[in-house]
Amino acid sequence: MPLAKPFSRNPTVVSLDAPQGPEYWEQLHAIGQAAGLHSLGVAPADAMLRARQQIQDRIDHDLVNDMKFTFLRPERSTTPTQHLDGAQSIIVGVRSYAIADHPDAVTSSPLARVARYAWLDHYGHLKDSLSVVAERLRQDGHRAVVFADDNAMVDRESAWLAGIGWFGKNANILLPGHGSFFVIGCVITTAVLPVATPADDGCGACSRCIPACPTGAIVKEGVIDANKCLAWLLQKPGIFDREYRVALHDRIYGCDDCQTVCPPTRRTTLSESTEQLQSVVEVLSWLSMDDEELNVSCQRWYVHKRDMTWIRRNLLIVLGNIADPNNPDVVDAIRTYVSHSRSELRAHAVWAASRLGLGDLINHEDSDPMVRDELLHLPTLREGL
Ligand code: B12
Ligand code: SF4
Ligand code: SF4
Repeated sequence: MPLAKPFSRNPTVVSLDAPQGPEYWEQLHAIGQAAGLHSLGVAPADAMLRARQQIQDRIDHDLVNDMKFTFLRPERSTTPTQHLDGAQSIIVGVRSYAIADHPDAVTSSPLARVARYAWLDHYGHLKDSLSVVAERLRQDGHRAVVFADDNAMVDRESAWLAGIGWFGKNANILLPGHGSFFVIGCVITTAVLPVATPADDGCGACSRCIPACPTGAIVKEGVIDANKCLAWLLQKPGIFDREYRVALHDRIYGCDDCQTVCPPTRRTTLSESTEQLQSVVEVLSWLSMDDEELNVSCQRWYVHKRDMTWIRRNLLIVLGNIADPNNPDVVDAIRTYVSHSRSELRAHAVWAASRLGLGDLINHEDSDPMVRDELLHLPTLREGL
């Protein structure tokens, strides 16, 4: 119900009869849920100083490994009022991605795994749902801007402040009774809404995610070292750190291990989706695509400057980790890439060839420094071959 007098801390930014307060929040909450949001809460639009300090600490302790995202301009990504003058509240909304996989089609190509959050366009759906809430706010005389996985806002901190869930030791936010399979976005608005209380810790004595990480990237409770986290190493341009290539195993985008071992997340009931899911990719067919086709095939993914070299690099590592060297198509793919024009790809093809016992395909005369470095550090034959 509209209040006679808005209790905004900055009355000049809201029209006088714009609704505010707990009853209005109930309406917005219902609108958000009807639009597909799994959970919603309100955080104050104040500067998020703890997150800013944490970002700085990660930078100071060399845990960032060239990531830009929210680390590029920490002050901006922790100051909601920089995005909306007179901002009063952050409505945080989350969309669950706890959906069941469809059975894999039978194929002779090795398959690379995609992390669950990227099986379909959850961020697109999240943005659509948040936009419905923002539209209602605007119709009612408020101003509102939507952010969904945007480098301009730290999403987990705002979700925690909005009472959505607790910070797990794996650094994810966990929703009571649901775990961490969800993506987070928000609407920053001039509406004054009842702010939530952050949730209590729900991990208790559990610490399963820490030893479950294949590279030991959870270096402290809630702290990820991006020098080791496979989710970042897959996205980072350049040579893939040799130390973590075997641990990468068959992952091509993202990593779910610290979540799939997490008891509250494991207990979540998976829902069915009618949409086409991209839970795996065919390594050989992707390696044979031209740039344009490959770009379309992974259009939802973050790829540095949309340079398909980094996708092919990752596919070559997967090939070395899981492919059958007796498959003639695997041999052909390696043969193609050991003589590729991009030296980064030759370097990773050399690694894969050596791991598969296909050393005959390697050109030991390659003079490129990146390839020479690989030749000096060839891996041993993969176990079991
Ligand atoms: C950079 C980034 C990454 C980086 C670095 C991750 C990281 N932990 O920093 C990489 C590429 C590795 C990554 C990986 C993933 N990401 Co990411 N990522 C981001 C991004 C763009 C920024 C994160 C950020 O600002 N980090 C800054 C640091 C300082 O924040 P933090 O690590 O969360 O630290 C907090 C805690 O330490 C907490 N804290 C303080 N004291 C204490 C004490 C204790 C005991 C605890 C437990 C916590 C705690 O406070 C800190 C500040 O808030 C956000 C989107 C966004 N715009 O916010 C998505 C985001 C965090 N990622 C997300 C997802 C889904 C993932 C992956 C699961 C994807 C995948 N399957 O591969 C993995 C999970 C890896 C992991 N265990 O964290 C979701 C998280 C959803 C959720 N339920 O929490 C987000 C919010 C995207 C979104 N909008 O939905 N990600
Ligand atoms: S996403 Fe994978 S590599 Fe990164 S912290 Fe979690 S388990 Fe470790
Ligand atoms: S595995 Fe255990 S410690 Fe890790 S986030 Fe889940 S509940 Fe918390």
